[in-house]
Amino acid sequence: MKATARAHTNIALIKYWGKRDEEKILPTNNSLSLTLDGFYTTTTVTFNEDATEDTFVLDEQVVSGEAYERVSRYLDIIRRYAGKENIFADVYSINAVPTAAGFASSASGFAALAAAATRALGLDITDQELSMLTRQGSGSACRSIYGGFAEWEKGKKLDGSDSYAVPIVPANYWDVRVAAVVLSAEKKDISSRAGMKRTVDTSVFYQGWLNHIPDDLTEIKAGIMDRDFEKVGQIAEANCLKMHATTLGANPPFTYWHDTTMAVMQTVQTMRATGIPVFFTIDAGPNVKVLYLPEHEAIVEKTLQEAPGVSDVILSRAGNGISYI
Ligand code: 2P0
Repeated sequence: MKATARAHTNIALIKYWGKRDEEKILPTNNSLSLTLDGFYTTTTVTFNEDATEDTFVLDEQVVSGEAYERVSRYLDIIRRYAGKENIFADVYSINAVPTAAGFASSASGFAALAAAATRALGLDITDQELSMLTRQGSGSACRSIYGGFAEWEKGKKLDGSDSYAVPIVPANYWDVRVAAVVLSAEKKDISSRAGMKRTVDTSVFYQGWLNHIPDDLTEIKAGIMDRDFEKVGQIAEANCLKMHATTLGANPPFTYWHDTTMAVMQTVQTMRATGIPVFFTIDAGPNVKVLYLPEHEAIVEKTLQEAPGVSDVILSRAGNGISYI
């Protein structure tokens, strides 16, 4: 009753920003992402008939408190699904996601946990079922079941059984790369969970955000199929700006941007004005991710490293979906 799985994190090009059901983690809008090979979590789950509680070790540290509770509550969901409610597990995880890079380690973390736990319990499930289960740990994690580009379908049903990610094209379809620009290692003030809730509940711009998602998705998927970098980059950058605009219309208003965030956004736009096709996207934190093509890697890395306030630039290619070790 033991299994090890690896999952890579993903970066959303069309953002998940808002829930219609907070407990089941059902989103208000579809989102679309690129899985990244540079950032991943490897997790071993061992179910033990004699254990009286779950244990969680992350990067060789025993985890307690809220982070432990979240993992244990998530294992309850898997146990219920498997019909094996009285068996506890030892969870052992190694994160190859530099926290400072501002990637949600919850995406690779919950994807690896879901895959290892279901495999350890001997469940024979499809990727779709795995994605649906993963979603209940952390929304963005459901996209990490697949490599390359994936879309999370919000679904319509109240029970969430039609809310899961589907693959668009695999990692080897198109060599698009992402530079993670590290600006700040500080813990963010408002978690993405709290930020999206405040936005849904209060932002006067929220309906505008929702109205534009279907068009953004149609366009970006056509761009991906055509390997049209300008089109994909422009839509991703604009979608990111729309998401961040919703936070300014919330009550109380907030932003994830720092002055250095804006300096990097400007650096990207200046590079573009000189003929280098690069585009930015930003999640629920100050750090910036920059999309580029392999032939521009050297100049993109150098220019970003020299931008004001940048402490590190970490490069990544498109990555694969879940693997079992
Ligand atoms: C995304 N983010 O699509 C968006 C863009 C942040 C900005 O998914 O509450 O950690 O666990 O479902 O997945 C971050 O939120 O939130 C996120 P929960 P999650 O990647």
